Amino acid sequence: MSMLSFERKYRVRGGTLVGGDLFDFWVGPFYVGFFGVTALFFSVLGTLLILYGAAIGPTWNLWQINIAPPDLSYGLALAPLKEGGLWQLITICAIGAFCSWALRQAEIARKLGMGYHIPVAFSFAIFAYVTLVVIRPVLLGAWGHGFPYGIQSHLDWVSNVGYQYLHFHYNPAHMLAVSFFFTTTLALSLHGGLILSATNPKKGETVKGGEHENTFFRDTIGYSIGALGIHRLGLFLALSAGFWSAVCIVISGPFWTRGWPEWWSWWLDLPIWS
Ligand code: UQ1
Repeated sequence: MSMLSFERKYRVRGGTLVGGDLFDFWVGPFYVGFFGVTALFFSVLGTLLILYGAAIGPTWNLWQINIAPPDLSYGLALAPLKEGGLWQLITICAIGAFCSWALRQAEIARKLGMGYHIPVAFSFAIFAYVTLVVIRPVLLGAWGHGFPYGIQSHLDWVSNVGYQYLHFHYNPAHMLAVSFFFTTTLALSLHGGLILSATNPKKGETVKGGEHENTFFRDTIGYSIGALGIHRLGLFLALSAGFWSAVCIVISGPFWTRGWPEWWSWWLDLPIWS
């Protein structure tokens, strides 16, 4: 079936999660849906609030614009707009927009009769962000523990919070997260290299397929994970990277307040050494 006739068959009403037929239409190539409307609403409002925050701030230097969360003294209360209230509203808009986007992905997948792998995967990224700006601040008792919205300022926040625990690389969940990030790049570079080497040959040479791909890895390491398997592995690695990132920051403060190197004293204290 050509793409165009497939789209003619698919682009019909029905299968929405919310809103029935009301928003069940396309604008040009884009599916709208109820969550398309809410995604647009939250992203436009959030962007305008960021622009307002920049306008009342001291600089238009893109690297230095900063919208900070409220002072720790506000605890978990609402703060005045210019005292971190903007950050709170922008956070609500961001979460509204991200969740709308995930639900729009779910609605499109549902209309197409596909699995929900993409919205599930995206929800891990949302989870990591929400951990930083909601879950951890709530556990610590103040919105001021969220990270500031700015290019330089969020990097300073990461550096400062890292040094607060002396050496973040001793955080076991951080070790897992970093290992998963690196393994993700290894897997994607192997996969990208393999697919291009087989299916994008020089002019005049023949395109190869799955047999060549499998044989390359069987010849190299005695094992091929397979065409479906590599994508399962890739999804697992990438989601694990995001998941352990969220874990590594949420345990820092709420569940461990000293330096991370000290956490390893359980290892030195094992009775087997004496
Ligand atoms: C692999 O075995 C495989 O199956 C043929 C792929 O699919 C196209 C791949 O992309 C990669 C990278 C591998 C090798 C990976 C492992 C874990 C053996």
